[in-house]
Amino acid sequence: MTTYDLNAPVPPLHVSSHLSDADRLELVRFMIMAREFDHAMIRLYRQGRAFGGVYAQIGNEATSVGASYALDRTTDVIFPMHRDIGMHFVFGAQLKQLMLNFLARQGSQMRGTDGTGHYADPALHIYGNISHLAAMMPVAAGYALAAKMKNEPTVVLTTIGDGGTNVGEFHEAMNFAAVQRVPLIVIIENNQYAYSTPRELEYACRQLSDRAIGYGCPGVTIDGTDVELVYDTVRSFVERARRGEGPALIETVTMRMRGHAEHDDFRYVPRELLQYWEKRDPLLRYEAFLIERGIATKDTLEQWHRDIAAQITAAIDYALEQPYPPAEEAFRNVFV
Ligand SMILES: Cc1ncc(C[n+]2csc(CCOP(=O)(O)OP(=O)(O)O)c2C)c(N)n1
Ligand SMILES: [Mg+2]
Repeated sequence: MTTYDLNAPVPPLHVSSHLSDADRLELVRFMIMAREFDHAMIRLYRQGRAFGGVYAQIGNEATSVGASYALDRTTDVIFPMHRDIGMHFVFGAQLKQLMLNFLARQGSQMRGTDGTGHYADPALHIYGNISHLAAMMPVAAGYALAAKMKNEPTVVLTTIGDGGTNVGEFHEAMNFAAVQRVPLIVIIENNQYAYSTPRELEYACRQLSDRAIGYGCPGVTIDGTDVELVYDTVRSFVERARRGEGPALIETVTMRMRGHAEHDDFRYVPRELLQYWEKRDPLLRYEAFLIERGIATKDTLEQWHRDIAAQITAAIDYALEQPYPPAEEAFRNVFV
């Protein structure tokens, strides 16, 4: 078991030379949306109103927001995993539509058959999430291959968990992407756990990005709680992929600050580990950074939290007023 030094200094955040202060405010806003959305979903779960599991992304906001912010929404596409709500916001997902999906109401993009975000919204360039771990990787690689064959400028970004990287399709897709030099950015969100399995029992390599050596593509491991670092790293590999130089593997190190889903009390996670990562909270640290630099005031950020929470509540109220889809919907697209 890895030991954590609770007194270890928290490193200062990276400052990107590619972001304006207006970009920074947009970044923090998306991170606040992700955080407030999670809190709302947790409440809905406790009220017995959420459909299916609630997979909070608390701790992962810098990765999901910073990575997707480095893409061009007009040309690029994302294949996010189950813990990436921030990415959906960056790509334009709207609260009301998300709540119809998550509360399984009429108008849900999954037609009410699922409440955990297994929807695609091609108009917004959002594909996935495919539930079976790593099964989304070959699809994302295939999308990137198609874009390359059609000479489109598209770069594809997909995310996978530390656990998911141990499924065969991860290796098949990485190898294929590297051989074909397709424009695919793969982010491994290493949040220390795959359900209740700690990373020590998941893999024996030093870090997951080392696997890139075996595929013949670049691989890096970075602090996934540092939004501008994530942004800059992804940005440089997006540029490389757009030049036709192929895929990249980026491991973002974070911590899953909740259970696997809200039914899981995560008693198996040592409290010191959570305390270590609490000091590295991606949102609180970025907010402090913006205040310190005079880019935002504490009052403004607090107001944004309240405004966004109110917008989410309004979206929930709207969704709860909608009926469930008709029962026949359950039989559509069923083969037998
Ligand atoms: C092939 C497969 N096996 C098991 C599951 C059930 N399952 C869903 S998420 C999960 C844990 C995933 O851990 P990780 O990849 O690290 O992602 P995290 O949830 O930590 O973000 C498991 C076991 C699944 N969806 N697909
Ligand atoms: Mg994990």
